[in-house]
Amino acid sequence: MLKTRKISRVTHNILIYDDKERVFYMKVAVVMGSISDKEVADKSVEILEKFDIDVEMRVISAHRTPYETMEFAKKAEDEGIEVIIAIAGKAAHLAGVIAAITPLPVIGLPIKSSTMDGMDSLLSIVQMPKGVPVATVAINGGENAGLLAVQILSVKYPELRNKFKEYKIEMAKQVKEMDAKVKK
Ligand code: C2R
Repeated sequence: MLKTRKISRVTHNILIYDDKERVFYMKVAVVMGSISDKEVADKSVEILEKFDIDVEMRVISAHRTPYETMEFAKKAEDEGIEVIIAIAGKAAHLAGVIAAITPLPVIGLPIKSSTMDGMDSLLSIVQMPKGVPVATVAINGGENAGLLAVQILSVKYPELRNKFKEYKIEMAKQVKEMDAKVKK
């Protein structure tokens, strides 16, 4: 059973202790196939940081660095990562390969990087065979990938559930403001 406790020394991360008083951070890995995906990856990171979640960012590729990808996926759980966001364009195999290896939930984020407008990566990521799900978000949907990771983690961390509720209230407030501006 994990207990959560905030300590003043650390302001940004909520520290999680298990029964043996070992410390865990809420941690999400944001991995991308190429540095050319970073702009979209940064949108996920921005959301995660807004929720005070620790982020590990990597460039790994199932195609170009397959052994590093396998190593990452094998070790992710033991390294305290709880959710993985895997970002890739074109024939995007990164999320699927990682999901094949790790028991952790994998969110696939397709990139609009080729002549096919991202449809190629969307289908490569979403059409997983049964037994190996990848929770796929929209093409270039960096924010939603981050938010989905927050929602997955909030099953375990009640603080995140509350923050997520606040986030939705704030979003609704902004829409109401827009409505007030255009309403005739
Ligand atoms: P470059 O811009 O480096 O040529 O990469 C990357 O995610 C990127 O969107 C072009 C695109 O290739 C993708 N890539 C994959 C994988 N590794 C790189 N789809 C993979 O392992 O699936």
